[in-house]
Amino acid sequence: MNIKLLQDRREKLFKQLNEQELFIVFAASQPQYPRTFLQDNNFKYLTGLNTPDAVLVIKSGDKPIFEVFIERGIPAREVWEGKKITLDEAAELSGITKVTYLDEFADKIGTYFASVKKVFLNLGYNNITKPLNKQQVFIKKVKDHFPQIIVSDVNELMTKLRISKTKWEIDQLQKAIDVTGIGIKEIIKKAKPGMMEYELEAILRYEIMRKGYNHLGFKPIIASGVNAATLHYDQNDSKIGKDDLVLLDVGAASNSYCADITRTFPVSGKFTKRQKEVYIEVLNINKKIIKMIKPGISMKDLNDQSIKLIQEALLRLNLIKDKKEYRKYYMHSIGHHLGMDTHDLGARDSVLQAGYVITVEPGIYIPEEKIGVRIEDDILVTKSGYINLSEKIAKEITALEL
Ligand SMILES: [Mn+2]
Repeated sequence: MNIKLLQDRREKLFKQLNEQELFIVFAASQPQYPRTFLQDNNFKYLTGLNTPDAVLVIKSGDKPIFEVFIERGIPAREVWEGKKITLDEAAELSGITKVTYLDEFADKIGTYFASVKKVFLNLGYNNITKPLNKQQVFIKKVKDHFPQIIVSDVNELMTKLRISKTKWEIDQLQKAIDVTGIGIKEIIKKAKPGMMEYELEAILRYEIMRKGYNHLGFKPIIASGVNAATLHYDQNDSKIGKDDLVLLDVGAASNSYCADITRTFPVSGKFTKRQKEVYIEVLNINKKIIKMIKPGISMKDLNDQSIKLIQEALLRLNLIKDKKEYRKYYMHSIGHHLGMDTHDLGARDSVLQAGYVITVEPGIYIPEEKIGVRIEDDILVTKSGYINLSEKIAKEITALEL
């Protein structure tokens, strides 16, 4: 990653800090093998480092501190886990000149806390019945020693940075979206009745990985027939019936930036009359909501309008008699912010500004008819309106029928 880009991000973060404030982000921990390591996105956003168990510390004041603590490599462990990065390497990759081994963290952080009123920390969230995560354990100790300290979550500050995408970030999203589109196209071409859903997942992974993208943004949803009515179905282990619709909710990642695309197609190559009726309703809503996108409009406006359009569609489809019953066939909201997290930082009711990237994903789910349709595009808000970053991924009926 470009050092200048990382420095800009840290500078913007620093400017949000008031006097006597400390900002701490813990990197993700190395999981037990064979589970794979996935970096904390706030840590990666600010340091570019992919090393586990490190800590970034930023302190406000006349003598600002930008410091990153990393693990010291232990040869006997490196035989198993590979070489740890050195102090010099961490400095070079992140552009942070002050790099220290974690052995010194407790001492140093103690002296920093002595002159601080408020600390921002990536607390994370886990259910109250679960064991505390390492940040929660850390802050508990800090509070024992410095009970006057106010604690806030880093996302209070990170949202302001991450919600608006720079050109480099938009380029990453576009690459992820384009390669996802290649995977979707291959799936639609090769899918046949009787195949297992995971065979389609294999096609997707093959196409994405051979193009040089070694991970997906999330576990793909490949849902045929009634499975498509389960919103986060990801077992992908059913046999695809001959007249099934198949719903693909998938996305590659480029430098941690995730695509999030949904397409629904008939495995036989031909929609049934009923499937087509439902599909056209969802497609029209997808297009109408996308056309509304411009700076100043809020996610809530989009959501309210999508509910109104879904209600009308469900009445036309004879699925409901009263508008209030729409939740039976449409249970989620119209979209979310998109970035390093598939559901990226940004409020559900935020007012759109140029540089935001959001998804638009209306759907209608009718389990009693084994039909689930969702069509999801990734949209960049621009000064004059929007750009549909997933425009090239086919969604017209004529393109989905063989
Ligand atoms: Mn989505």
